[in-house]
Amino acid sequence: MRIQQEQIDALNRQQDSFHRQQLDGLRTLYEEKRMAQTIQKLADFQVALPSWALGAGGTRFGRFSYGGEPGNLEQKIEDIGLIHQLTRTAGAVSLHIPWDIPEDVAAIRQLADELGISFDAMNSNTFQDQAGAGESYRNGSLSSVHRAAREQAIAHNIEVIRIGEQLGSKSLTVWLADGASFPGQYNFQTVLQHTEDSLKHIYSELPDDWKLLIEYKPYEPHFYSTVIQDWGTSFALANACGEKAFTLVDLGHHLPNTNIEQIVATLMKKGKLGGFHFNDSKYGDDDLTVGAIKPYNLFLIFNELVYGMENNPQNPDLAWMIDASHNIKDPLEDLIQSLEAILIAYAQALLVDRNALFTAQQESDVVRCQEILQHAYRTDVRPLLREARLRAGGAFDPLETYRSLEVRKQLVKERGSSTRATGL
Ligand code: PSV
Ligand code: MN
Ligand code: MN
Repeated sequence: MRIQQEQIDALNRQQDSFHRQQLDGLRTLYEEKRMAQTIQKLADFQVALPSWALGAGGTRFGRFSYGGEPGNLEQKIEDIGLIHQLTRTAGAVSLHIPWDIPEDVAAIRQLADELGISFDAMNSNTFQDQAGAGESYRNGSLSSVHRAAREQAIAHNIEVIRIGEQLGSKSLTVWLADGASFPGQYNFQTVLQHTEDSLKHIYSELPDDWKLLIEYKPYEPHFYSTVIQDWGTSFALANACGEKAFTLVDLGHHLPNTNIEQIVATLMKKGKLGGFHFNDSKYGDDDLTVGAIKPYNLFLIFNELVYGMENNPQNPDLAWMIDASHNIKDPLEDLIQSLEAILIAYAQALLVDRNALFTAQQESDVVRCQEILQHAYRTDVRPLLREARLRAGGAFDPLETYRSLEVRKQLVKERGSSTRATGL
């Protein structure tokens, strides 16, 4: 299905005077110049949607189909196109191979082009055995003590790079499930060395203008140790590979109460933060809607991201992606909510008065420091988001527009009620 621009515009017009009033209200708090810069930055900000988040997710206990789910890659890209049309923020897709191997690369590129969607980081998959594969990843992939398993995993990653090249992608994200569930199961140093050697091999096949993004995660699917368990391990591996290798931070991949914003600051100072996976969590890698549980934390993380983007030219542009999916919401509504939460935190961070914060820090005025951050955090920045969207032709309220236009009903009509998207 395609939404007509006129449908969006007609709904937007109904909100016109309310929107103007709200925006004027913000002008009493912030200078015009800062408002304009913030709106422009919001308009430029694009977050990739993962090809595996468009169908209903599941847990290991069950999965409840949502109806109208995309049955192939074309339909997934069409869904991202719908979200992008409404939000103007989802102008990229991140593919997981082999879940979403494009059969006709030219046709997929053309469709994505038409919808204004580019191909962000490619994701390899060495955490599941594929039908007909010679080797099993039961005992690990890039870290395995079995040479043949390592070679198969390396070859797979190189194949993912080749597919990505055809699509115009510029980075490969590697997340390894490799780990041990029992003490003594493997030798820590041996598996780390294998991982480093395997990553170096993959890195040597990376085109010059590509990046290798190395994700870390403390536990799950293994519960005693994970080979790339934390940012330090990822950072060390990225350094061992070379200047095109970076650490990727996934918000759900930390033990409770980890100071993620400090990790962000350290990596950006070292020029080694390459990508970001957004989600939210209460307990572990819960993959809940961004901002659903800890929005202040998200703001503090964005505060460091903004500082880094403004002060660390040694750090490259980041690959942003939503890595959330679960089993009870309409996946498209869930993604719209996540995008909104990301932009809210970003806008609030952009509004932090950095000069005042610097002065307060120099004066060790702890109370003032907190006030400055919380003044920005407590600002309702949604008028700025709306203004950025409206200027780009998006919806005043993407979620309400999605509902008013009965997009899901239409998708169920077109695709049926028992479709099943590939993914987890
Ligand atoms: C692993 O938990 C992860 O966050 C990685 O990014 C994977 O690629 C993704 O989820 C999907 O399994
Ligand atoms: Mn992730
Ligand atoms: Mn994860």
